[in-house]
Amino acid sequence: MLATPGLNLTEAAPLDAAERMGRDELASLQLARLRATLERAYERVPLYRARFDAAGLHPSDLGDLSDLGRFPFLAKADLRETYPFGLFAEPREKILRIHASSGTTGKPIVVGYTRHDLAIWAEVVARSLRLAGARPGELLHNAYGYGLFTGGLGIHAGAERLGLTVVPVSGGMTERQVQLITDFRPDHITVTPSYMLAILDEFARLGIDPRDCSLRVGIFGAEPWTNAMRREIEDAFRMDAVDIYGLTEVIGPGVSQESVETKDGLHVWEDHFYPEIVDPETGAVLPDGELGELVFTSLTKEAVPIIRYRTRDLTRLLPGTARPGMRRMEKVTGRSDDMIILRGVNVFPTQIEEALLGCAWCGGHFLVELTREGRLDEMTILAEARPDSWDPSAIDGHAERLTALIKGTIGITARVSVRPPGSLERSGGKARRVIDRRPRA
Ligand code: DLL
Repeated sequence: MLATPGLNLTEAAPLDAAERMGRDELASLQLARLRATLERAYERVPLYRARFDAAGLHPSDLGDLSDLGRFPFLAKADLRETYPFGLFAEPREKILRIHASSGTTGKPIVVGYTRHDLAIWAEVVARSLRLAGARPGELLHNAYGYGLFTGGLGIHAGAERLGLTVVPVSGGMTERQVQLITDFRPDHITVTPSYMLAILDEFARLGIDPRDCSLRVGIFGAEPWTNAMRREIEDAFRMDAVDIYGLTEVIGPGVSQESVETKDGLHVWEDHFYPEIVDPETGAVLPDGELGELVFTSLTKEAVPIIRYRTRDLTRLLPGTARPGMRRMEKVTGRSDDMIILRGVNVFPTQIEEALLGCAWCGGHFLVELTREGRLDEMTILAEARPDSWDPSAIDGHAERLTALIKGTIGITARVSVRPPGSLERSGGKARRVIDRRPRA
């Protein structure tokens, strides 16, 4: 349901041809593009040739789309091992832009874009922003980080392509974010949901009512977030909050986008990115509707073709709604690497976010700490209280009730440490949710 009746969604903003395609037409486009991608990768990238040869496969073995499941996966480690340019299918001179994702350990993952790749990226981001409710002539405050991270520049180019006025603020300097939002009166904001909460705090600190601000749609991504967080942000700002997904390895933001009208998961731009869901353990392809690991194959990328890239993100594929030809992916539950296994129970930070936001006193800033005491793993949730409900005498009661709620809903025993407002570190970009202090095995 729309939180902002002021959105003008009927105004002509013509869809790309692919957005109007039916499933059959899209599938034949995908097959032609997939064949070309496999051939190109085989001809130009030694790693793909070696892998296909080792599997006894040739690009010509692709008869239909389902044959893709016979081809080998590409893993994050493959991108690290070919650092920096080993997967490039074009000479360096044809590469107009480099981006990288830092990851937590080791070498970054490096990708490149030809002129054609940059044009496609801008096109899918423009589509995404339009599906989120943005229309030419409106103003966008872009608070994703500019630099090697794909968020800032990726959104920027797509917004210009759609015909928006872009304010390239980047992340951080929170007081200035609020000042620019107040003075420039943007219609839309693009930012991580966790940093949006930090901006919200700053509104409160400055004594400005966020419900009076001009923002009508927030386009949030780059990290997992829940429907509980959506409600939190929508209520606080009286705006609509929608999800945008993407990753450096595939292109950046704009791989899939949620519609502001349906808010029911993210339409994958399947004419450029072919999704599969696989069993994270066995790698077997799962049917639509089943939860598993998302795998992507690029269909049009020149510089760094990606074939069956294992994202580690967990979700399921569903039929299209707002764009009936394109399948949706459900909101990402989390990454398999972020999954906490506590005494045999699997927990995602998003489940904790959901529980926390169910408590009136907690505003959504939290951190999970894992420690080992004796032979047992312990989880402590550091949860920040909202400024308007901070009451040191209520802490014990809050913690006790939350521990019971988490036991009842998630099935784990967690300690809760209620922290004063503003005490947990803010990131300016992606939030770090888990600190693992357990000794390494
Ligand atoms: O985060 C690209 C991006 C920028 C997406 C701005 C959306 C907005 P990376 O830094 O390579 O790229 O991180 C990609 O972030 O594999 C997911 O685990 C996570 N992620 C991205 N979007 C979402 C989302 C950018 N909407 C990794 N929901 C991905 C959940 C997301 N997780």
